[in-house]
This record gives sequence, structure tokens and C-alpha cells, in this order.
Amino acid sequence: LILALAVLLQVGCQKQKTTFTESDIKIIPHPKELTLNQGSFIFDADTKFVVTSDTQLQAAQILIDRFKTAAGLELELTKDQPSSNFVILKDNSQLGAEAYTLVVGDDNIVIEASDLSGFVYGIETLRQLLPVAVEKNTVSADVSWEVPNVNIADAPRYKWRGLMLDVSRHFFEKDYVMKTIDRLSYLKMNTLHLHLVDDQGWRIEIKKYPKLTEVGAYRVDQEDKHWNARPRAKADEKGTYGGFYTQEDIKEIVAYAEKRGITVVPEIEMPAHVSSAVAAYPSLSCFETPISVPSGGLWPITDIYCAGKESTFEFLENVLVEVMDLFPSKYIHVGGDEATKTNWEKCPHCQKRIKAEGLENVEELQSYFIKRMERFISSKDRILIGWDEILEGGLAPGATVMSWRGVKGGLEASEQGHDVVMTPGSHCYFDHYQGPQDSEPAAWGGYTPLSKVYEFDPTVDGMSDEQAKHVLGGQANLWAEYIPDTDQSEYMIYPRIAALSETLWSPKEGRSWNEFTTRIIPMFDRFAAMGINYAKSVYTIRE
Ligand code: TNX
Repeated sequence: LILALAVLLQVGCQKQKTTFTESDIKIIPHPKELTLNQGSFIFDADTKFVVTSDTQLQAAQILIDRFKTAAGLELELTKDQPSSNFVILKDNSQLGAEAYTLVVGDDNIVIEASDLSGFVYGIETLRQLLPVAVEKNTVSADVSWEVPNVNIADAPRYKWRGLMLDVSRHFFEKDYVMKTIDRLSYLKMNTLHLHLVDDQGWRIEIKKYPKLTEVGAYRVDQEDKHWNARPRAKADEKGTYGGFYTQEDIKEIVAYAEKRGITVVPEIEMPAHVSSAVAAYPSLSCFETPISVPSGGLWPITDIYCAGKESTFEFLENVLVEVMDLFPSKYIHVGGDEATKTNWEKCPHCQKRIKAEGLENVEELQSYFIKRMERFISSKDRILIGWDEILEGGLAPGATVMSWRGVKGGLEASEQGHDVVMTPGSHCYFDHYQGPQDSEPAAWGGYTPLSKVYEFDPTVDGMSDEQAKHVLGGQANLWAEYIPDTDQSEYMIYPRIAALSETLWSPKEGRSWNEFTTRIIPMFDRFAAMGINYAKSVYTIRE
């Protein structure tokens, strides 16, 4: 009788399992190889995570935190493998950078990788196999935390999978940057490029030059002709708008990103887009005329750094030393775009420099400027990256090019044997409209719906194999003239970033827009559960 009772009890307790089909699996970006097997694994209060290194622990922690918040389960970590009901993370040196395997079986789950990113991505894939409720910040009862049995072997197509946040035109607090890091990692993106300097604000504390943030991080918010349709940012009672990251903030951001496999690439613009710096230290410009930090889009802005005075280079090197101390990134972005050089034409220091260096014109003077910075940056074992204007007048020997005016700059630079990151306005500018202008919030211009982003391919038709090898990957840029707050920032980033992530991670073969729509729509529920203000426009899908 006791035996019969025991058997009954066991059967009664056995959890009801679902029969999954292929269409239940909706991972973005789509894994390289995936097979669905029969059966499933169900997480419960007794499921353990088996880890034997700090790296594995860091990755496991992401899901353990989710289970605590969304399921109310405090899952245990252990070093010793139990007989069943566990997720084990194992080192596998055979796997390449960022690659992982994930095998879900009836009573255990095995994730293998050779580095932190691989483990993080294995965990994030597992998270996407779990019910949507796992994304919520409140506990859901009555959810079966079940995942289908699968065999996944995954690895990225490109090694640079980025998003640029312009934190100058509008400032975004540290917390939002960290949230963005979580979400990038969720989609297997690995680079966050911070555009820390522009005319409208200097956003990073530099100890040696305190006025950069005392003066350069704040502006008087005013109406202006150029950005006339732009939503106004919230200014304080005195009409001042601004903010900046302290060096402590930056350290926190970088450490947070590192744990999730994200590299934070700092951009310190030069020689143009620097009114904020010139407002703080007028001697950085050719004619040293005092200016204030502009609130909008005066154009063209002629107050750029003087390329003639030695003191400019001394200043920039000092700034970069502090920046390189804070950011371990191999790449240091120096901008280089849109320099209106009318002052250089008239400036005696610049003209003297042109003569002394045997240069032909101001284009070559900009090339001289960037080459000098490149020598400095490479002497510190870092790599200079800049917008495609750095090609003009001759590219610095070790420079990497970020191609934004289409893919032309990327083609030219890769032809010259330089590495490139493709960020063409046509597909990668998230400040563009994603639906018809009359049904969307005011944006910079352009038209880049989700489907257009999904067509993106950083490797351009007709590139030679040699050129293609120089394509590191791609990146979306969110310029923030028209992005006054985090709600609008989220609206412009999601869901387009999911389309971008798939173009940069998943193999090109076998991908289709129609099939992608069957996965992106359910992803909206995950974005909603995460509290993201994603764009819900029907045009997102229809176009
Ligand atoms: C051009 S892209 C710029 C930015 C603007 C953007 C607006 C680039 C390197 N420079 O300064 O914000 O257009 O789309």
C-alpha cells in the first residue's frame, strides 16, 4: 500500500511537459545551428547552477538574478555536479571567441564556451527559450519555467556588433547606459560606442581640465532655427541643460559592461564638433574668440581646434591619457567628421604649419592632425578609429575607419588594407524615421524602417576577399539632436537593434525578412516585459 501511495504521489508531482515545435523557438539573433529534440527541462526551486570559475559565475548570475526577480526562485550555485536538475557551465577551449554550445536535455543543461562572452551568450539564449515572464521585474506565479530540449552551436558572423549613443546632444544618465548594456548583451551585441564630445556638450570629467565639464557640459536651452522641429529637452529653472559622467561613473559603466561581454569605445571628437571644449578653453581655437556652448544646430560651426598651435596637441594628448586610463577598449574613436576649415584657411598658426610640414591645403592639415593623434594612440598600444573623413588628405597608417557616408569610405579604406566598421546612414542611422513621418515623432530625417535595417550587410557586393577580411562588422548610430529623453531613445533603438543584431551575428544564408517577422513580433512581448518603450508602429512590420 505504501509503495502504491508513493508511486501515486510521484506521478501526481510530475510536472506536465509541453510538446514543443520548431515554431515555438524564437531566438534573436538566430543561432548558427539549432536542432529541436523531444522533451524539455523544467526549472524549479531545486535547480542548481554548476560553475567552476568566476567567468562562468558572472554569466550564470544573469539568469540567477532573473529567476529571483521574475520567478521568486533563489537558485543555488555549486561547484559539484548533482545527479540531475542542473545547468552546468564548462570550459571548452576548442570553441572560438564569443562562441558557445547549449544542450538542453530532460534533466540537465550544458553550456560550453571558451570565454566570458560565450558563456553570457549561452545564458542569454537559454533565457530567450524560457517563457516571456522571465523578463518581468515582478514575480509571476503559475508559470512553468520550461525550455524545449535543443542542441545549439552558435558563433558570430562579425566581431564588431555595435551601437553608438550620442550622449552629447542630449545627456543620458549612467543608469540608462547600464540598462542599454544589458539589452545589447541580450541581443549578442558586443560594442557600445559613447559619443562623449560634441558642440552641444562635453560629457566626461577630465581631471586636468575641469572647465571641460564645469563650462562645457552645460548650455542654455534655446529655440533655434536649424533643429526647429526638435522636441525640447528638460532644462532646469534657470534654463540650463546638461550633465556629464564623472570618472567614477565611467569606471562603473566600463566594469558593468565588461561583465556582460561589452566593450565601451569612447569617442573624443576632433578637430570639429568641439564648441563645448572651445567654450571652456577658447585658446584651443584659432582666434580664441569666447563662445558659449550652443544649444542647437548652428551650422556650419567654424570654431574648431587650431591645428597650428602645439598647445592643442598637448591638450588632446593629456585628455586622451585620462580617457585611455578609464577605457580598456583597444579602439579609441577620435571623430574627425564634418570639419569646416574656414578658420584654418585664415589662421597664421595653421598656415605656418602647412608650410613647415610641406602640406598642400587644409585637407592635408586635417590628415596631419589625425596622423599625429594616431601616432600618439598607437604608441599607447591602442588603435585609432574615426569617421570616414579621416581618409581625406591621406589615411593614418594604423587607423580603422567607420564608414557613415554610405559604404564608400569603407570600400576605400579596406582597399588600402585598413580595417573598417560599416555604419552607412542608409541602414544604420537610428535617428531616422521608422514609419511615415506624419505618424511618427519628429526625427532628424531619413527613412530607415525595420525591414531596411534587416537588409544591412557590412560586406558589400563586389568586395574582394582581401577587402572583406578587413570588415570588422557594423554598428547602429543614434544621434540625439531629436532624442530628448530615454523614452524616445528606446523608441528609436527597439526593435531596430534586434534586426541589426541578426545581420551582424547570424549566417546570411537561410535568413529571410518574412521569417524574421515571426520572431520579432513575439520579441515585442519580451521588450514590453522588460519595460522598454519600443516602437509599436504597424509600419515596423508591414514595410
Ligand atoms: C552627421 S554621422 C553627423 C552627426 C549628426 C548626424 C545626424 C556623423 C559622423 N556626423 O554629427 O548628428 O549626421 O544624422
